[in-house]
Amino acid sequence: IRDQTILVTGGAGFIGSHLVEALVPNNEVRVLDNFSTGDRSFLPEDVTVIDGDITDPIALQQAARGVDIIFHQAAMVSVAQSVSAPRASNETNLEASLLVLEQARQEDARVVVASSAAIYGHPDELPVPETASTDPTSPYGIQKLALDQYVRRYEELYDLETVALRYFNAYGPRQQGPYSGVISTFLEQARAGEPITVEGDGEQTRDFVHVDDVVRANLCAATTDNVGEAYNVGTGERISIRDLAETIRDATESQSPIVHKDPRPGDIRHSGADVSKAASGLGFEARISLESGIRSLVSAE
Ligand code: UD2
Repeated sequence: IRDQTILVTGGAGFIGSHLVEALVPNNEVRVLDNFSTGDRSFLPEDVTVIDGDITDPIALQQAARGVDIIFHQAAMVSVAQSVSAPRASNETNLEASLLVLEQARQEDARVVVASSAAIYGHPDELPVPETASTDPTSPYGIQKLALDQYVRRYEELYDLETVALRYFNAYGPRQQGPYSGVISTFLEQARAGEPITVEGDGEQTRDFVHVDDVVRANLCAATTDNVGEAYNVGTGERISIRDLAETIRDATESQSPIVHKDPRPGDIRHSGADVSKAASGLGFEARISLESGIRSLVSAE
């Protein structure tokens, strides 16, 4: 996309900042971020930064004035935090998201939101199609499910161009901090020569999608005619956590032992995307294999 005025909420975060980087050369880009987990150093020069919270209607209104597209990436991303503080996470993940949708309505802007595989809970089909039953196991998943439904209904109720993207396990550069995913944790452990900590038997599986592919899915969502829909964003491939640990140990040529800890309470056993709807409806297919994604992470440092 080009020559658009674009707001990226959470634009200084892991996924948001990669999206901003892709948009900046050809568009006018604004970022609304409270820098709770985002980082200024992730942002390129040519962006307008609004240091504010999406729960603040004034900041949001200012950031969204005159935009053509909103990519709504801001969230409290920690599932564990949503369990310990369900109301605080609800305020950010759901109530503030409604403010974003209302701003989009005000501006008649297209809105692309970050939904999540968390909405499926323990999937009863694999790979999981978008039509699978939803039964989230955490407040985070409940909030994302409500958001996902709002987003689709906003198209119908208010004739707004909306798309929900259900991210599977995103990974890549800048995923850091206490709530980051297993790949960054394993990489850190392997590099430090510390034990790589597999939770449970390691036979659980995930669909890891590189952040550059997640960005491409967002760009496809910005132009698709098939709005008012939700799409899985994954690769369609699954790997077990045990195999992941070995892959990362090999890629880093680390001597770290692989150790097993207690399983995470309520852990999802298997998760993997049916990617056919994203292919037909968005024209999106992930291109980066897990092997090459890990290789580029390893060679980056
Ligand atoms: C992912 C999303 C989460 C939510 C959820 C929906 C990330 C970072 N989180 O959670 O936001 O959408 O999917 O189901 O993408 N593990 C270890 N050792 C470690 C860390 C993790 O074995 O040191 C295991 C963990 O028990 C789990 C798997 O690795 O089985 C993936 O964990 P995660 O926290 O990266 O992501 P997940 O799938 O729990």
